[in-house]
Amino acid sequence: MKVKVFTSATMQDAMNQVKQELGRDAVILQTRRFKKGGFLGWWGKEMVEVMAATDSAPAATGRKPAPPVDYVQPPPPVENSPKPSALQFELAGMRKMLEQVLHKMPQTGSRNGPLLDLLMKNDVELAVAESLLSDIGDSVDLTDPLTAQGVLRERIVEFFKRVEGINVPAAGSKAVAFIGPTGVGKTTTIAKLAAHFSIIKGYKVAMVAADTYRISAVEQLKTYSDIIGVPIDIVYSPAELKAVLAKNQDKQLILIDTTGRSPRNHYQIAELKAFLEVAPDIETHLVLSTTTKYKDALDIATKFSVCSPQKFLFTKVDEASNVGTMINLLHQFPATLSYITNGQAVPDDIELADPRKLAELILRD
Ligand SMILES: Nc1nc2c(ncn2[C@@H]2O[C@H](COP(=O)(O)OP(=O)(O)OP(=O)(O)O)[C@@H](O)[C@H]2O)c(=O)[nH]1
Ligand SMILES: [Mg+2]
Repeated sequence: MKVKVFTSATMQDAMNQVKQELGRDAVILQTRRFKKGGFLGWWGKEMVEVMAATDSAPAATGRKPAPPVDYVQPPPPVENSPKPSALQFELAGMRKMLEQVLHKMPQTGSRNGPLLDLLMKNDVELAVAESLLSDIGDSVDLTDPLTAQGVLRERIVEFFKRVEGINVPAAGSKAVAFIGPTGVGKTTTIAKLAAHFSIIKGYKVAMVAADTYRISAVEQLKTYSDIIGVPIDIVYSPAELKAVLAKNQDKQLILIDTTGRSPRNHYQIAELKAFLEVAPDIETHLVLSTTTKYKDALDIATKFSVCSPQKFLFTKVDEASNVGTMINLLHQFPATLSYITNGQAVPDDIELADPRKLAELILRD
């Protein structure tokens, strides 16, 4: 095993030195840039340092290099042969890791590479993108990009077909609760829906604030209740919620606001679950901000899944650079998509999710 450090003014030159001295099978361990000369690193000349290693170094004279060592499978120890060094094992690990990363990387060179690139640019997870693109070459000529994109668009529209808003029953009363992390827009969304269903659709609507933590949050919903002309009740326990639901049986729609809860706080989520269990038929919408990174949104949806939300409602589409989080989550969970909100204005900035519009956003270049 030979490890050597090469210094040069350019990366290209340093790499040439590595190739010449250690051969093509050399492994780069580390590279860094630094300033040579000057004062306290100022006005110095920028240099590049490359640390490389190889198991057998060919001479610079151009002798045939020794066959490369398979670091992934260290050779079985031969009698009297030296034990593989720690560095060798480290290199083996690094090579294996690299192989795994390369294996997971999208095959952008493949025929549907440009479509995959477009999906991934919009933060669609690789597994989701692959399932959307599976066998797409069988139904369309991939060398015709416009037609290929059209077919993909239809597949996305089909995927988003699982859209279902609030269906108010012709007879009886329906209770819908909105749960989710803090500040995602639950209360604002309830105000929008209350206005839509009461003023535009003419239903008898009531609101309930099951918001036990903050006075200001209750005040916020009370203000909307006054403006929209929809009655409001405030409850502090599951028993009170049960009583309020019974009292409002003459209302066709009861919208229940809940306190924003941290997905990390199991106690708070269990408390929320107890509220939702007071009646078997409370429809639950998990409210998520489209601006949340997929990894965090996945964590939120997983933690809130103990409350069994049937629907996902996405807010702040107007602020999001893409809607990848939405498609990734819906691919992961059996929930349907209900509404999307796209601004702060009550009651205007809300609509039933539109699969075609969402497909356009997913394929935004
Ligand atoms: N840009 C944008 N802002 C929104 C949207 N929906 C809500 N907001 C804003 O998000 C902020 C928080 O909204 P709230 O409705 O109070 O959020 P919440 O989920 O009820 O918050 P907590 O009760 O504290 O958990 C407010 O400033 C809203 O105006 C939206 O679709 N787009
Ligand atoms: Mg709120």
